[in-house]
Amino acid sequence: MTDRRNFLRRALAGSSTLLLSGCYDLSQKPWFTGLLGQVEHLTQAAQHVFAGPHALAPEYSKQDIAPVFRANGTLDPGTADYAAHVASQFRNWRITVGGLVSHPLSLSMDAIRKMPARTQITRHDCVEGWSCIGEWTGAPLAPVLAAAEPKPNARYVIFYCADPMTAEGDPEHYYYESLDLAEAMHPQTILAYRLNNQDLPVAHGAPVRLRAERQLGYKQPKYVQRIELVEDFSRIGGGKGGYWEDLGYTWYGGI
Ligand SMILES: Nc1nc2c(c(=O)[nH]1)N[C@H]1C(S)=C(S)[C@@H](COP(=O)(O)O)O[C@H]1N2
Ligand SMILES: [Mo]
Repeated sequence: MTDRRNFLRRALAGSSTLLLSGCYDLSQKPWFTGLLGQVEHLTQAAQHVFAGPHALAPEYSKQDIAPVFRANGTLDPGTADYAAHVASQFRNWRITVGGLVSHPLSLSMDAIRKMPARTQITRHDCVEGWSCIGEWTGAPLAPVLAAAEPKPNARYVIFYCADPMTAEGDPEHYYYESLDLAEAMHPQTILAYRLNNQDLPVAHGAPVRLRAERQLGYKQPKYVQRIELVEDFSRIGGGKGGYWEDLGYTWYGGI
């Protein structure tokens, strides 16, 4: 228990100078001590995050990067709203953080780019049977969530995307995903705005997509606009925690 607790402290401290500068003393926050308490009741996902030799997803070297990173799922959201964002170089794109938080946030891309960044070369695994190694740069999600101050009952983080999936009979059905708080706070979980040292292309989720490196491809939402902390996701979408989950994929998408 003590080792895990220290690991989490180190992981969080390493992920942000905001944390290092002591602006957020996580150990004083009820939601954080709650999270530590939950470590005793680990889900399968949290096991990967906190325990054992595979606490971090493997990271690779520059030579391993695929010459072309394959794109999958939505390649362009195709809405008038999104086209306007492309035309203005995403100047007005924001990510809001709300739900069970004490300090709701609305972050511009500028603000996200100014946060401490992390770069990681990782392997993306899609359940359709392909993998690709790429270099992702982005803002770690942990300090963003810390700044929003999750309430003690917050357990999951929902990511809402800008691409409609045009499900039959449901014109308002957009891609969405969710992670538990532990996976969301993992040091390799970032709001990524660069791929292979270039601004994120539209096909890969411009201007910003989530990378949660212990997770399968469908758990990496592109075109993220809204983040919501919730106690459970039974009343969101089809109730299973994600677009693909609602269609039968398992919610736990750990590798
Ligand atoms: N918004 C959104 N996010 C998404 C998808 C999508 O269709 N829409 N597809 C998912 C799937 S199944 C995979 S494999 C990856 C593909 O990411 P890539 O296009 O950058 O390779 O994005 C995931 N995130
Ligand atoms: Mo996928």
